[in-house]
Amino acid sequence: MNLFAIFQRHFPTDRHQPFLETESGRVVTFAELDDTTARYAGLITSLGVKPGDRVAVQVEKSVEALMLYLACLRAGVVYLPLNSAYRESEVAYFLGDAAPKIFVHAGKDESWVTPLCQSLNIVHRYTLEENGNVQAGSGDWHINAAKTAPLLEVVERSDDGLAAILYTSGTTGRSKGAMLTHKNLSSNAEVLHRYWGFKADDVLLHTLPLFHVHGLFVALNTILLNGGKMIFHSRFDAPAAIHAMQHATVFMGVPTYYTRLLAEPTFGLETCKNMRLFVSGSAPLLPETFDEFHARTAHTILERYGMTETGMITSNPYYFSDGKRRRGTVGFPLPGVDVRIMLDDGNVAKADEVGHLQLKGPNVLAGYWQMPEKTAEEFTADGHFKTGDMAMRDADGYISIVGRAKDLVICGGYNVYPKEIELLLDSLDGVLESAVIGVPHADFGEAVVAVVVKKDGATLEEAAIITILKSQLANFKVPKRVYVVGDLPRNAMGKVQKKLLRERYCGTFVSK
Ligand code: MLC
Ligand code: AMP
Repeated sequence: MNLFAIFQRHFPTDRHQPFLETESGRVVTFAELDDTTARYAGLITSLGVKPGDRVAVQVEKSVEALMLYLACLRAGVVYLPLNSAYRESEVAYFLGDAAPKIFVHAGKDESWVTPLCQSLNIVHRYTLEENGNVQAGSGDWHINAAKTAPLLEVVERSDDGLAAILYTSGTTGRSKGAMLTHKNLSSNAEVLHRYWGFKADDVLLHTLPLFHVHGLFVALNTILLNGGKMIFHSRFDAPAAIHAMQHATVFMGVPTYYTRLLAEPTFGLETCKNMRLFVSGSAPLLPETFDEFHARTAHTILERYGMTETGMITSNPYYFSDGKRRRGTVGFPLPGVDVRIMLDDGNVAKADEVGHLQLKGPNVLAGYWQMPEKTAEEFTADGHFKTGDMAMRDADGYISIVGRAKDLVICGGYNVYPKEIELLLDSLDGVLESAVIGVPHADFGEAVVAVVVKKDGATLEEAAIITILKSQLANFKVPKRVYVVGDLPRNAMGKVQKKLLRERYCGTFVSK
């Protein structure tokens, strides 16, 4: 069933009830949600875009961006969100790979998007806001939609119909498009909605970006299944979030949000007294943060674990009758999700043994877009998806993520695959080779650091390298430090020993 039709069943009978309120006080009702998504869906279908076709979107978070996501569901087309930090060369790869029928982008990027779309033959290019106008909705997308006949119905989609493609970077440096079906999204949202005990009068404080799983599918889809309501902030800002929390009951964030909240002296018992649930995920929550949060607010953060390809996999319990929320763990497999931890020898790990976390379930992706070999590689012969995370299960059944088999850095909840940065560094004049690592960072959890070896006779400057990388990579991927060294440590097989590099540079941002 189309996920939008499932959401619609939960809309209040009185459509004039508020669905969301923004930080500037704009209120959007369910009637407006219905009308705007019908108009946007009308424009999509009037352009001849059909179920299975992709609509790529790279815009800042706004009410209109949210409506565009919902309109894609409603029209039965495939929504393809792109992080607004991605630069031209990154966007060129995604658009070239996914061949969308429509690209909706930010007005300020028109100068490079126009020739890019021409070269890729993407004829339907629209802006969400005009260049120089911060008002989302001022662009030609919204203006044209307002003039188009609305699509009043919801296009039928089968459970295995594609709803979205989300690109995840890869250990080879080439991003893969995870194909997610209506069933993947609805099954995960339904399970979280039940497991986290949503109540009719819940108000979600939404401060996450709208182009990744956490903000889009975990936060948004669960509150839509609940029939609203949301306080909708365009970005995370700790003082603004604390202020809004007094009118909210549920908050979801990456660990950086929690450390930033705790850094605010006003944050505490009083500011959280209306709150029912705090959820953390996308990166490990430090036990110190978990403890300090409890001491300051009397709330126990609920940590969960998931990934783009699978949605949510495990969660600490909401109801204390199901167990306590245990610090340093990601809880139990969600109902309907079959999780196993496998040793290298092919046996299932016993309690407290570390192995590879694999899973099966209705939440697991349909495959990677146009990459059948890669899809086959990521599944075991008996159909379990390999997460690339190292985990262990204790005797009580709580799962902990203890490391990653994949070479991945997670900073502020964003994933950075070192290979992508290394390939770019190695292509620079004067660079012989490079290694990119993650080191501890008080704000972002981990931060990206590059270690570069120069060619004989070449001169390399840290600042110049960072400037070049900033022009080609999303800002969160750019190394916060670049060290130029004589050589890289290698093992007997000639492989770079990143562990040694991580130890050497672990004090870059925090005292050892
Ligand atoms: C910003 N910067 C970052 C960064 N975000 N650097 C490393 N990691 C990050 N995450 C850098 C910018 O490049 C810039 O540097 C400087 O910090 C300030 O940028 P900013 O844009 O003003 O930062 P801010 O708005 O404070 O953003 C930080 C943040 C944001 C933590 C609020 O990154 C964020 O909202 N993260 C959430 C990511 C998320 O949604 N993850 C879920 C993925 S889904 P300079 O040098 O340019 O000045 C997933 C699955 C699952 O993982 O399980 O949920
Ligand atoms: P993404 O590819 O952006 O969806 O990121 C998914 C990855 O984030 C997972 O494979 C984990 O490595 C990591 N992750 C998500 N949630 C947690 C968590 N609670 N604890 C530790 N790692 C997490």
